[in-house]
Amino acid sequence: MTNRYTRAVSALAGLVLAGSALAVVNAAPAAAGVEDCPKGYFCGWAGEDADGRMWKTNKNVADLGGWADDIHSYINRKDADACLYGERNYDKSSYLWAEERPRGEELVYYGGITSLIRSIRFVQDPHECNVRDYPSWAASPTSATPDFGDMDGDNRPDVVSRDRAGRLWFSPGSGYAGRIIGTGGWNTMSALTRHGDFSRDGHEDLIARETATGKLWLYPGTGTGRLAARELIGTRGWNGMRNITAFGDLTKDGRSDLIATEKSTGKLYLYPGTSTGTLGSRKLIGARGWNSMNALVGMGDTNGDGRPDLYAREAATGKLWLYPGTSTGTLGSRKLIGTGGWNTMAHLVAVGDFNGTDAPDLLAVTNDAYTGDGSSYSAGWQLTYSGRGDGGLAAGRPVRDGWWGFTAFC
Ligand SMILES: [Ca+2]
Ligand SMILES: [Ca+2]
Ligand SMILES: [Ca+2]
Ligand SMILES: [Ca+2]
Repeated sequence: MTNRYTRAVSALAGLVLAGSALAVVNAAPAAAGVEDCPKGYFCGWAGEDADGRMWKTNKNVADLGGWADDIHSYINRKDADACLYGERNYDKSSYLWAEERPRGEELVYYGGITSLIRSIRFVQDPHECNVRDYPSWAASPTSATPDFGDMDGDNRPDVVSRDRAGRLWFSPGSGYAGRIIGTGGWNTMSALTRHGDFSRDGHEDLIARETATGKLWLYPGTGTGRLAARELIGTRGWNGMRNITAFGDLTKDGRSDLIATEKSTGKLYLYPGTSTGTLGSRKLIGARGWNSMNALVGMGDTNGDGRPDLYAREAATGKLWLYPGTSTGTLGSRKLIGTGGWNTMAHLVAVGDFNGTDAPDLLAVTNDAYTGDGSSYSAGWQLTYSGRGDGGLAAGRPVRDGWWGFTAFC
C-alpha cells in the first residue's frame, strides 16, 4: 500500500492536533482519550474516536495479542514512523500501511479500521516497512563499457538516494539487493552529485557539499557500490555556488570535470579534474544568466559527438535546454528539447544509458505539482525519458510511484 493512501486516510480523518496542548482545532467531536497518549508513544483505542480502552507502546511489538482486532483509532506520537502489519513478527508481506511520525502536525486516524493489526515496528523511513526498503530500480546493461553511472561493475547504471533520515541507499541496476551505503548524517549535505571517476582509480565517485562549512567532499567509490572514506576537494566557498554538477570530461584530458553556477554573478564555471583527484583552477564557461536555471544535469554525450552535454532547466518557464559540449571544452549554442512542464520534477538524474541503446537517458522524479495526463499522479513517480541519440529525448514514461519521500538522487 502506498504512502499516498496513508496520507489520504489521515487527511480524511481530518482532525489536526496542534502542539503539546493537543487542542482539537476542527469541529469534530471532542476526543477525551487523545490527551492520555504520552509523547513518544503510539497509542490505539478500542473506540473509533480515540475513546474507550487505550493501548500504547514506545517500542516494537511483535504480537499485539488480543489487541490485534481491537484498535479502531490511533495516533503516532513517537519520533519514528510506525509500520503496521497484518501478521505477527513484522512479516513484510503482510504490510498494511505506515503511520508516519508527527512532522509539524499530529494526525489521529479516526475510526473504521477493519484490518487486523498483529504487529507494529518503528523505522526511520516508511520505505523500510515494505518488502523492498530501497528505491526500486532496474536497468538494462549497456552494450559497451559505460562512461559513467555504474558503481558496481556490472555495466548497468545504478542509483543512489538519500532518505529523510539522512541515510544513503544504493539501488543497483541489477534490480536486486539494494542497501544502505551511508548510515546517517547525509542531511548535513546540500548537494550530492555523481558522474564518473574523479579519484583516478576507475571507480565512479560521489561528490557532496557540506552545508555548514561550504566544503566540498569526494566520496570515492569502491567499485562494489559502496563508498570509501571521504577526501576534501574544496576547502571553502562552495556555499556561494548552486547547481553543483559532476559533468564528465568536457576538457578532453581523460579526467572528469565538475560545473557549478556562482550565485552572486550567475556565471557558470568548470572545475577541471586533475591527475591527483583534486579540482584544478576554475574556468568560465558561461558568462551570465545561469541563475535562471534551477537544475543542471551532466547527461553524458547525448548527440554522439564524443563530448559530454548539459541539460539545464529554466526556472521561469519549466523548459529544458540542451547545451552541447564543444571541441574547445566549452558549451555550444543551446537547443530547446523540452517545451515546458519540467518544473513538476523534483529530481532530474543522469546515470547514463539505462535502456541499452547506448544514448544516455534521463531519469526524473515528480513533485506534488505533477498531474500526468490529468489523472491522480503526484509526487514520487519515477519517469524515464529515453535518449534519442540526437541530443533530445523521447516522451517520458511513468514507471513506478514508490520514489516519494527521498530528498536527493544521484
Ligand atoms: Ca551497476
Ligand atoms: Ca574513483
Ligand atoms: Ca577533464
Ligand atoms: Ca555531445
